[in-house]
Amino acid sequence: MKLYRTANGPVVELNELHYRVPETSWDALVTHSNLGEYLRGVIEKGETIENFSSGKIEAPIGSQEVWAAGVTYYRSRSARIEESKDAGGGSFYDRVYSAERPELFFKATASRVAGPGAHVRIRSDASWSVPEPELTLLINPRAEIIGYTIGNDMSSRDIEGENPLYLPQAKVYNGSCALGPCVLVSPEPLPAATPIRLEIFRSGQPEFSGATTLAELKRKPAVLVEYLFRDNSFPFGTFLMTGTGIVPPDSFTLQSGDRIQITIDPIGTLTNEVA
Ligand code: DO4
Ligand code: MG
Repeated sequence: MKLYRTANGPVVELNELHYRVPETSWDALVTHSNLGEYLRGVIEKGETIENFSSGKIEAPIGSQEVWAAGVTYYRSRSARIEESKDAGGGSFYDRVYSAERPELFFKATASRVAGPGAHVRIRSDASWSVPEPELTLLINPRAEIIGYTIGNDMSSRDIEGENPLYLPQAKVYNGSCALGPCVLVSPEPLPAATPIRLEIFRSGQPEFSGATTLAELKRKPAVLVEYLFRDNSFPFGTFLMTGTGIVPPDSFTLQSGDRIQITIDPIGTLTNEVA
């Protein structure tokens, strides 16, 4: 089941049929005692809607925070060591990749999140910016993973490379995050073979493409959730981005007008343009 947040309220999709969800509060859905069962009940009533328009899809977020895990793929570890080597930060990234405790950081509030088709942003004081395509967990207040969406952890590599203590500035700014297009509602983990693909187009032409799979993700989502919820509560639930395994070559930086497409097959494709 796919759950969309639209300008006309939540919509659930199964087998390409769309059903209006009577509960219109996104926060009430995320905190529901059994979201899957509730949505199956909506579908069983059989009241489909015609003319579901992808143009009306919004970011699947209400009062939830967005958190992120870092250096969860070997490719990210290598990229971070390289970008911070002049600042002497490299050994931190190597150590966190192997440590028991993961790197977790605050990423965004809803006002900083772009939905499908909306603009993401690069910082005006950054010179090296990249998208980070990440499987993103939706977790309810009881620390249960209730679904999966696609996230883009927009990042300023020159700023995080200059000093690891600049990470919040490299990661948190207006338009620094995109989520969508829907939440795949499922209590089951996604298969390890699930591919994540990133494509970047400049003036309509392919500029970069890359792919990885969840088999490359070093840490189990459930373990990341367990650390995030230690001494930390989320009354409206939270999103947790699970890290990037795709890093464009060091010569690449995003430009205004670039189109970023991230595909995780069971969820869909998240498309955003750089403002
Ligand atoms: O440590 C810096 C952040 C790394 C990150 O965002 C990632 O690996 O996805
Ligand atoms: Mg990231």
